[in-house]
Amino acid sequence: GDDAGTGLGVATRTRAKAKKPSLYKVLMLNDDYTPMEFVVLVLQQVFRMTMEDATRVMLHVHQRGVGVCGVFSYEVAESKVTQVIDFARQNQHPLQCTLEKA
Ligand code: TYC
Repeated sequence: GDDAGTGLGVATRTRAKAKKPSLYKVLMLNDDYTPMEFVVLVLQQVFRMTMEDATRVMLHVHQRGVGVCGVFSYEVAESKVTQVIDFARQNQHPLQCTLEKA
């Protein structure tokens, strides 16, 4: 709260700090080589999307160059990016993914 009662204009804290975590968007990037079906599979497996939602996001990225896969805490967003890039590399696809503060 503020200075209620003191008249001194001094801000005080009445509870221990419990910061809300900042949110990060995970962005999928288009490329010319990764098969569409592979991108759909990644979106289903890493982001728990239905085939319908995964197909919609994949087509958006294919047509626009970039698309949002989801919004997460920094820790979770970083983990999703790593999972996508590792899975793509294991399958010899150049698929790239990144995070951006929401
Ligand atoms: N552009 C790719 C193709 O034509 C498909 C694709 C879509 C690749 C989305 C990456 O994030 C991506 N095969």
